[in-house]
Amino acid sequence: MKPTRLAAAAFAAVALSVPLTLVASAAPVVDDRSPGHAKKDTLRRAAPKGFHIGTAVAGGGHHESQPYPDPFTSDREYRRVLAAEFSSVSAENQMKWEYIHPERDRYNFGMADRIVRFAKQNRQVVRGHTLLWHSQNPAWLEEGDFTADELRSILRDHIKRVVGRYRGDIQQWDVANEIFTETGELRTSENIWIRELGPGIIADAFRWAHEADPKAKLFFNDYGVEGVNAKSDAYLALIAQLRAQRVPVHGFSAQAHLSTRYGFPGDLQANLERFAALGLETAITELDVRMDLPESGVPTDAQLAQQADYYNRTLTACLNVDGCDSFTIWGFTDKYSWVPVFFEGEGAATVMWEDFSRKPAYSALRSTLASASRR
Ligand code: 9MR
Repeated sequence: MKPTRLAAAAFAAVALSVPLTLVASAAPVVDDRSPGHAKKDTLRRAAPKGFHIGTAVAGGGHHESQPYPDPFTSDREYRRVLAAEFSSVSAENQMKWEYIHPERDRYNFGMADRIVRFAKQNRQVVRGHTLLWHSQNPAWLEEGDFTADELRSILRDHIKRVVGRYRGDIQQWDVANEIFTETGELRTSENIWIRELGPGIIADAFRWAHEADPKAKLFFNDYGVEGVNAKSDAYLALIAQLRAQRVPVHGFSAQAHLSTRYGFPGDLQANLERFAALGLETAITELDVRMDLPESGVPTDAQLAQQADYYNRTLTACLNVDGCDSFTIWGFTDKYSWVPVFFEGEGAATVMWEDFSRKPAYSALRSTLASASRR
């Protein structure tokens, strides 16, 4: 448990020298829509030292079918907020196979290079996403009819090339993404690597990534693993086994695409703690909280308060776990969120409105970060 001490006023009854576990308090329902909010009053400034508050960098994927230009390179206000608010950035799509390796003999590093450069200029760390996945693979790969030997060298070369290019610049890599089903089976039929090369390829991917960048922390990443369940059990067992074999696995992360339809995963902290007990780092990598929108399209105050509470409880769980030092939201403005594109009738999932004004969820995150900082 992290020795986090909260403000005296909030916990007058508790001796201040005692390390406290943060308890998610009711999220303050502050709707900070005023355009001129203090520019220095940001998430990254509020965060405790060494704790990275991150966001996905919008581009690629669903954005390409939307009626706006590339957000990261074209939207000045977006870039300003991205730099001001966050100390970690993740490539939302720009490091995925279909984007960065569109043809067998051609890589497209342009946008990933720009993200890494932006991060350096703004003193941000970078999360790399992702190297071994069943989705967003290019057709040349999925339909290529390669032999097992060819596939193995294709994966190895890709990992060496991509991880090697950003050696020293990536704090955490999602090496393997979404490899298990809800029932804890490996996605053998969907995942080309596991299907064609067997589960041993997972360990090889971690080994190759480690050789290419020995300093990067290497993660398993998935959704639906916030709580203790068959899927997170499967990760725990696999990671324990790989670590016993000295495979360089350093972290386990929960994406946390939450929905108010399904309730909050109240055992999130307990779940992260069992991974921490294996000696792993943990992280929240893709948090958003979607909701069913009323007919007006505008969430009610009660919905916004509930959303703020989910954001706050997710952050609190992470702050309370030793080695959970990276907390990333999957985009910070509704202007570019993937949610309405994928879930009809749902939306408003991020912490800022389309004009970048702040929702209660934003204020909840900032005040919890600030409380955790006061030692
Ligand atoms: O946000 C991403 C969106 O732009 C893409 O169109 C989509 C395609 O699958 O992927 C989204 O990001 C996913 C992430 O890479 C892995 N976890 C789930 C995320 C939301 O689908």
